[in-house]
Amino acid sequence: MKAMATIAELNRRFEIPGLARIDEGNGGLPKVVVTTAEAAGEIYLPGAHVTSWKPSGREEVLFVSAKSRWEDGVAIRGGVPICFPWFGSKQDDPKAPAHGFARTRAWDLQSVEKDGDSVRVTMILESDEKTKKWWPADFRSEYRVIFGRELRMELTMKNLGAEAVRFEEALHTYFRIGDIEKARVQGLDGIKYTDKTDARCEKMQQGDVLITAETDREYLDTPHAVELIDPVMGRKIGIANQNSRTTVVWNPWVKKAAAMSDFGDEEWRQMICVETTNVSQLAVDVGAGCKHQMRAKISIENS
Ligand code: TA6
Repeated sequence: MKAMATIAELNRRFEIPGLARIDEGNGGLPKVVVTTAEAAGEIYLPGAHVTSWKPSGREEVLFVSAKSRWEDGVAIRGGVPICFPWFGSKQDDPKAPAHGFARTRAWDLQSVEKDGDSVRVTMILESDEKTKKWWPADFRSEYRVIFGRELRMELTMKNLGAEAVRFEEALHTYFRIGDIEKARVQGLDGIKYTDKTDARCEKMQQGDVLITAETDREYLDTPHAVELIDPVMGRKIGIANQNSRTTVVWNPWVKKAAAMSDFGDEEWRQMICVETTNVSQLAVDVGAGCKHQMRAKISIENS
């Protein structure tokens, strides 16, 4: 009953009739549902997790596994998980949750605002005794998502402490595609990458990124935009960024897909992660009292 009261209370504060409301989503988790002339979209309050962006007249752009778990404190498999303040496993603590704590914490809904023909949702996560169990920093993270003709995501971290801090971050975006074996990522030609499927060996990208096996690459010093070409769905997805110096490309392929309980054995064929990140040797340093903002902008056109 409390959950429904919470949703009712949230709607009293944030609903924009006809444009945005809070609903009970999968697993009873609260989500903001946006429907504008330009696009429809969804963001769950747990993890501030975008799970849908569907520009008007187009098919869904994001992938969410049919086998995702929908439980408080468990990462949703798909959409745009926020990885922070570390990426992958925590170097100094193998028991720490993969990809940090941000994607499994409840974020506070701050505002839902009309922004022209778009809707902007703002959520925050502040350090507390639970975050300090894993990471001692005092911080306030603000996440703004603008659902419109483009999907714009802005992740700002303010260092409230007296010391500089270093962290990794990722908008770990899962894209829905028609057939992984026909898709390709353009814009990374000649860029160095760390191959996580080959002992983190450093290699050089030759031409477009084609996926023909498990792929898990951290591209270093990447350009401000790459394109995901999907000839099966007839679309080109632009992935532009600001203040993101690394790009991660991931597809689990057959074996890893079968090993993930929250991922369908065949789903590897319809998805690819092209992630806007600052990871590994290009993690972010933020001085005391300073802030850093990473942005991703997803756009779509016919290919
Ligand atoms: O971004 C790629 C990656 O780091 C892969 O190594 C794989 O672990 C993927 O993230 C998914 O991670 P998760 O913790 O969500 O299962």
